[in-house]
Amino acid sequence: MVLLALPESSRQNGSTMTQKPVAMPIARRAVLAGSAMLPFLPRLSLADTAPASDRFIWGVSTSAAQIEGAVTEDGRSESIWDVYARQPGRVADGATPAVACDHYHRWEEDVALMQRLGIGAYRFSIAWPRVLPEGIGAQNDKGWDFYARLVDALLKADIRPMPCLYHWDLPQVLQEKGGWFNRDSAAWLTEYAQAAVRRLGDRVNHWFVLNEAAVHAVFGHGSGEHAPGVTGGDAGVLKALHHQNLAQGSALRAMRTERAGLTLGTVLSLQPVVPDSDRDEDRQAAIRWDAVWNRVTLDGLMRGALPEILAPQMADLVEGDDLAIIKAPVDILGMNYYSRFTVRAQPGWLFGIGWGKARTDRFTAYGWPVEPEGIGEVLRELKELYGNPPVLITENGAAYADVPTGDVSKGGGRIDDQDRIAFLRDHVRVMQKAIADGCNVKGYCAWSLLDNFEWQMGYRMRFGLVYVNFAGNRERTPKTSFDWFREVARSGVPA
Ligand code: GCO
Repeated sequence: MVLLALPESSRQNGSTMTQKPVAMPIARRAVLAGSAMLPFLPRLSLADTAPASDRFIWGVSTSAAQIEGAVTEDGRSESIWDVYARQPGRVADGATPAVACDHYHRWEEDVALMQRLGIGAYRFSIAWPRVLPEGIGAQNDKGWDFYARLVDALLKADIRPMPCLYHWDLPQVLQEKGGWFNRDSAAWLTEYAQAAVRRLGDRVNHWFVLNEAAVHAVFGHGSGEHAPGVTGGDAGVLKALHHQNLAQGSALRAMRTERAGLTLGTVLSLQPVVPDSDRDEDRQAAIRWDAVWNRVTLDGLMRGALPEILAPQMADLVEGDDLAIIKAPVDILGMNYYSRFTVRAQPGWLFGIGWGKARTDRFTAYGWPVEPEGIGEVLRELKELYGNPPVLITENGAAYADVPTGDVSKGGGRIDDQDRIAFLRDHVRVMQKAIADGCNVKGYCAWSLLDNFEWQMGYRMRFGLVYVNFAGNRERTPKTSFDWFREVARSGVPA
């Protein structure tokens, strides 16, 4: 199948596609009702193991491949992103994650920054190739020691460590065995998850298993715009999705068995999907895309169900008690939110969809529409349709063209990022309104602590509260948004 190249802004449905807004979007609820075709379920009983005294938690997020660097040090093996980024034309400017923010060497400085920020939690990820260089089997003590030191420093600084096991950096050795197209991936991830709990479970209570399985499936295994760069079309997306779901369910169970009392979750990217017009084909496109992007992961995890419209395409993938394994009670649902999707029918790209025009005049430097109301829509949907599970916003943030004044090469200079502050403020306010309406949100993590390796965009897109001088020696300069967020973390008020 030939996949049409989408504009750089394709990931979150940018402004560059043509089609004028024609009609009112149909209600999100109507799209959903058509998509999952599932009856409304009674409240699910999801354990919230956090003590009642636990206050709303403010934090920041990062991921290993995007910040660590040191890709050949201390026994780490290659990840699919190391290999992918080396292939010509894959990543903007030929950038690679080889050094990134050099966090592997500067982690103490980064913990100090977080302490200064006054946050209560840090969601990072563990690099699978660093701790299990062969993917399975032999463990790398030096790799685990790095995370043990980091965790200890965080605890000392009174910052809750919340590692995520898999943020898209599969060991290349496992990719060579088929990666997420191989059903054995469930056993691989489970082995890794058990090892992680054995190594760090005495100190780390909060864990996330996967990051955004749908994004990894669509861009890594469908369109090939992310590592591992597989252009598997619709079938590739669904296969990678189903196997990640399966692996996640299996890992969650194994972690619970390994150690009682952990607070376990996983991270989903949830985005309301609105049709570009009220034409029937656009509505159908919205339903399809919602099923792929939101429902396969969410309905799988929470209900052990597949969206009905995808069931025929997934029939060959689903074996035996797969759906029972995939339905795994979580103590906390990690939710990333960046924008809505506006889609229209467009034969040629995945699932016959194309991007419509978002109904806003605000866009980030990435071209993603700024749609703060969407975060409230997703939270209300989780409340009304999924039993109001405890949710942690694990990512929310924006790339802007930060222009420093002064000398950032010495960690000085100034980046007055008022646009990022406005973005964060608007989203936090909508989230707080949803909480006031009864949505069960436990905390909010900004993406990201640092400017970092933004996947196929390399170092062009800066999402950090802290500026990183990639042109020099990776010196860090907190931006104005850093001070703003510190005040939010202190007062709880997004002024
Ligand atoms: C994602 C990832 C992050 C990104 C961030 C900005 O959501 O894609 O979790 O790694 O960097 O979202 O694109």
